[in-house]
Amino acid sequence: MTSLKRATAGLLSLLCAAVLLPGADARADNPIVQTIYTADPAPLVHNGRVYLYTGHDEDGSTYFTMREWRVYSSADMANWTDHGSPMSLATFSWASADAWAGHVIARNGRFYWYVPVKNRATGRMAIGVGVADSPTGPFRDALGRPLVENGEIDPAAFLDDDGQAYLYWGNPNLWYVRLNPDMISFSGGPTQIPLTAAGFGARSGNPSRPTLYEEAPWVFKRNGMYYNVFAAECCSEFIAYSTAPGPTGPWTYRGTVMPRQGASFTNHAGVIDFNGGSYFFYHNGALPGGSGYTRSVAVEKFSYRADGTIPTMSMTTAGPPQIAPLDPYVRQEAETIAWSSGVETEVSAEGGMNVGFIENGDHIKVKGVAFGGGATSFSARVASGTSGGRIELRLGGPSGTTVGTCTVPATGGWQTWTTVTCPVSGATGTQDLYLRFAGGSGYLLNLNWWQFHS
Ligand code: FUB
Repeated sequence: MTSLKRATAGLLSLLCAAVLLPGADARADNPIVQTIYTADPAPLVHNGRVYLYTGHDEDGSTYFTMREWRVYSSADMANWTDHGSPMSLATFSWASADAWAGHVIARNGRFYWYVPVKNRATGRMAIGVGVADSPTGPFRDALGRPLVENGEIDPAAFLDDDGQAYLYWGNPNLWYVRLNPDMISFSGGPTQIPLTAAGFGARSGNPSRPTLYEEAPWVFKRNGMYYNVFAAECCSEFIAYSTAPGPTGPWTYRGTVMPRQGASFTNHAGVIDFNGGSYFFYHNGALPGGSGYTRSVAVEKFSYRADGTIPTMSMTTAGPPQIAPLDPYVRQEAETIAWSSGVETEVSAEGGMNVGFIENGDHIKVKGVAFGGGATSFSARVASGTSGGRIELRLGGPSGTTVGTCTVPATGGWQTWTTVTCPVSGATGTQDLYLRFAGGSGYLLNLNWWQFHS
C-alpha cells in the first residue's frame, strides 16, 4: 500500500467516523486526481476533450522527486480518465533526473511534449521534446538530445495564428525561441524577454530578482491579446499575469490570478477555453499527506472580464460544474473517476489502465450519471488474484442507496479477466454513482471497465 493510499484510506475512516455526513464526499471534485500526487498541470483541448498533462510527485517526496509524466482526459470537466504514464525519464536516454513541468502542443496531427530534465552529461537542466501520434502517446524522444539547454526550466509552447510557434521557458530569466514548423528545431538563438517592473511587477527585498516573475510561463492569445500567466515570487508563489500586443511583448503586468493558497510553496498554471467556458488549472497540497513536494492538480472555471482581464480566483474543493452527464449505457473505463478513495490505477494487460489495489470500503465516485428511465443490469470486467469481493452500486454517496451488488469471484490472477453481471433496480434519473468495494481483508479485485444495461 502506498503512503498516499494509506492517507486517503485514513481520510475515509475519518469520514466514516463522522457517519458519512450527506455530501461529505460530494464536496470534493478537486483535486482532480486522488490516486497519486500530481503537479504542474498543462491542459490541451483536442477533439472535444481536455487532455491534462501533469508531473508525478513520488509518495513521500522531500524534494521535487519526479520520474515520469502522466496524462488524464475529460469531456465533462468532472470525470477524468487516467491514461497512465506515456513518457518518463527513460524516454530520454540523455536525462538523469527531474521530470519537471512540461507542456504539450498539437501540430500537423502530432503532439509535442516539451519537458525540463537534467542532462546527465552536463548536470544542467535542459529542455527535451517528446513526440507522439496520439494525445495519450506513447511519446518518443524526437531528437535524442536536448532541444535547448541553458540550465533553466518550465517550457511552454505557443502557436500563433500566423503559423509561427514559440517556446518560452525560464527560472530565473524568461527566454523564448522561434520554433520551426517541424516543432523540434528553432531559428535564431534563445532570446531573453526583459524582466522589467512594468512588464512583470516589482519584487522587493531581492535585488537579484527585481520582478515578480519566478517561473512557469503559460503563453496564449485570446481576442487579439497575448497573455503570459506565470508563477510569481517565491516562496510561496502566487499566480500572476501580464499581457502584450504581440507574442514577444512588450509585456504589461496585470496582477494576481490566484493568491498564495493551498499548502504548496509552488504553484503552476495552465489556462484553456473549452466548450464555451474558461478554465484555470493549478496545483496545491490538498490531498492527505500533501505538501510542496506532494502536490495535486486542481481546476476552477472562470469568466474573463469584458476588457479581457482575468479575475482573481481562489482554490476550491468543488471544482467546475459538469458540462454534460455521463452515459452509463456505453462501456466506461473504471479509471474514469470524479473522486476516489483508497484505490490506485495500473497498466492493464487488456490495454489502457485498470483500477486495482482495491480494499474493503474503498470507493470510486462517477459524477452525474444519466440513468434515464432506469437500468436493469450492470456488467463489469473484473479480475481477482485472491478470493474476490463485491461491487456495491450506490447512489448519492458511498453509503447511499444500494441499487445493485455484483459478486466478483476469484479469477486466478490480477490480470486474468472475466465479465460479471448483476441485476439493478432503482437507478433512474441523473445521479452520482458510487462503486463501493466490499469483502474481506487485503486486496479484493481489479476493475477494468463497467456498463449498465437498460
Ligand atoms: O515540479 C517541479 C517544479 O516545481 C516545476 O518545474 C516548477 O514550475 C515548480 O512547480
